[in-house]
Amino acid sequence: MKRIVTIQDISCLGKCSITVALPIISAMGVETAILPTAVLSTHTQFSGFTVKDLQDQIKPISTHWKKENFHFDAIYTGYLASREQIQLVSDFFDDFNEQDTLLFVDPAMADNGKLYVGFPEDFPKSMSALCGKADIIVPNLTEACLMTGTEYKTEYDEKYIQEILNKLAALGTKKAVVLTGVSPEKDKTGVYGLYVETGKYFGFSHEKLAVSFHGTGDVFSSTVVGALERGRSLEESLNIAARFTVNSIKETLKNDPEKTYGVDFEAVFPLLLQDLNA
Ligand code: PXL
Repeated sequence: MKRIVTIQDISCLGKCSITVALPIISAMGVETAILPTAVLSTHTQFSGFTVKDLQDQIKPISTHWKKENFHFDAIYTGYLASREQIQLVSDFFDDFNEQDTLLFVDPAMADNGKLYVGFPEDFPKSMSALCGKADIIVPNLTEACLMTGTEYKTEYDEKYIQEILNKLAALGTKKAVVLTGVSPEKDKTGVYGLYVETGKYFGFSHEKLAVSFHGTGDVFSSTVVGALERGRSLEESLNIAARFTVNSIKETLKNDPEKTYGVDFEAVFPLLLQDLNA
């Protein structure tokens, strides 16, 4: 069985980060180790949340793991809360990156044109350095614009998408840069990417739902990592992840949802597993 480690926070309630990655990647048949960077009572879109920083645990945990010679088939990072955490993760990459280890970075830090609560203006600069060390990155349009110094637009054409993909590739990412939540077609959303080694662009659009829920980026990224580790190609994995995310949102809409609670992905695992094994 493949083993990955995901490095991000534990938000105790409000499905995102580790409470999304662990169940999804495990259900896909991939062992999922966790390296929690912090414990929050909820994610940061609720008001009044508590935070206990765990970054002083990252080094001791990785030193122990190194001593035990643990191997990871992938290292998947999501929400990281400070420049110090990014540096620690970068060191973790140096320690555990073997020839067959996939370094997958979701630079979860912004959406809808702005940084999440609590991040300093220069945070995207540090995140772009981590993206430069990764094999695959999956920013949304806001994150990509912040990391590449590009104007954030809500209406654009395919040329704008390709320009951003080129600028993302220039960060140094090794295999592929992928933009999520974009489409040159109105009323659609989609995923567009660039294979860095060959210069080949790819992309697909899919149904855009008129609502946005917290944590769907984490559902998407976790599913991509799971599918890649189950041997699917990048484009197949992105398609599987997009379908699972859409199915999760549709399921949530049946239940009079609160947007901040996250999506009911648990109820549509059968569809994901059918898709994965098709
Ligand atoms: O889903 C991204 C995310 C993860 N973790 C925490 C967050 C957010 C987004 O706001 O606040 C703590």
